[in-house]
Amino acid sequence: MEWLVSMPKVEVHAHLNGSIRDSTLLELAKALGEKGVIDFSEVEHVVLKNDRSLAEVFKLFDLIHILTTDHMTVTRITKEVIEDFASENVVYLELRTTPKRNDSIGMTKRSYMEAVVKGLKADSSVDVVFTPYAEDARSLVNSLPTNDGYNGKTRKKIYVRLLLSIDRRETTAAAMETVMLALEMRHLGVVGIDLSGNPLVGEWATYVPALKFARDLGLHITLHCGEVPNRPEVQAMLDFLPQRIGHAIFFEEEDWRKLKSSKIPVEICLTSNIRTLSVPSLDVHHFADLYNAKHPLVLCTDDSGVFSTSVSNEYKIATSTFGLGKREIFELAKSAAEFIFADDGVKEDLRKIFDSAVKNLG
Ligand code: 6MZ
Repeated sequence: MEWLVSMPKVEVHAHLNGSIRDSTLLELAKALGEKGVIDFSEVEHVVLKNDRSLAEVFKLFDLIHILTTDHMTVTRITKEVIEDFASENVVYLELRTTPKRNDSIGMTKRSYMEAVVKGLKADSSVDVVFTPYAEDARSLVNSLPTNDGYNGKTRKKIYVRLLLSIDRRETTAAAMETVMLALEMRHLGVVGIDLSGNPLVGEWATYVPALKFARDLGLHITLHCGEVPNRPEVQAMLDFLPQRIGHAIFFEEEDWRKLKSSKIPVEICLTSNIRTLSVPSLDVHHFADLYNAKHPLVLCTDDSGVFSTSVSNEYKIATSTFGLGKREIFELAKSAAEFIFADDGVKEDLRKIFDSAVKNLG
């Protein structure tokens, strides 16, 4: 596991509110319990529970949102989540979150996102590089220490980019509001749009106008695709040709063919798929088939807090389940840099980071 932790890694499918430390969630729950807003003893049990079905996971998110949706907490969790990924040598993180309105505390989608950006700028134990490359003089590679900087001896540095999520519960107008906000926040590191939320809710047609608009104006698109059986939606999503998709579980033969010929990269979330019972066991996970077909793949955590995992752990699972060797795992981690939504300058930096780390493989 040690070499997997010290290897540089790229994470592109991490939901902010799914990546919160248990300790922070419990602390927030305790505080709300003391104020009488929630019953702490009930919440504690839910937070610490490990195996949840997909439906239970979305119930948990409703609870997490009660605990986290105020500006100060949003800033805090953003900072902590970035620190946690950086601590296991994630050198590029695409963090996604759903901008939220909470009228009772004067929160708008914009002020929610401003709180996220405040978390990126917060005084942190790691150096966070989040503005577009051309505007940022301190690229990671230029500030890399000459001898291996990924073994915990130096201050960690991490590129962070943001994706704004459209929740499947939202209307076309609300989805459009999120896209407008993303466009306005490009100078603050927003690079794309994600469609997520309970896959049993909502209709693809609702989100298409906002997704098309986003794409026409140069935002990158990733879609949660095939998390539950829904053939017409999977087909429509593949025809939309997003830049990446997440999960890709309930696909028919023809969908696999279409996916493979389109070369749309897939964000693979092994632990998440097993924990939500979406895939019955790792040995039948579609990772193996896609990997053998040399399809573009990125191993991701999805919700490292909710599923008690880490990027290193996802690579470890790939090693033990699919028999990948050190060199293959390293190449898999390195190739992820090709599928990020940030600009070419960042990609170039990441290639250099991986090239310089290869000597540590042993
Ligand atoms: C679909 C998911 C998800 O946006 O509040 N989310 N959507 N499938 C999943 N697989 C298990 N995991 C998380 O983070 C939490 C939100 O991300 C989406 C859900 O909409 C969830 O409410 P943010 O930061």
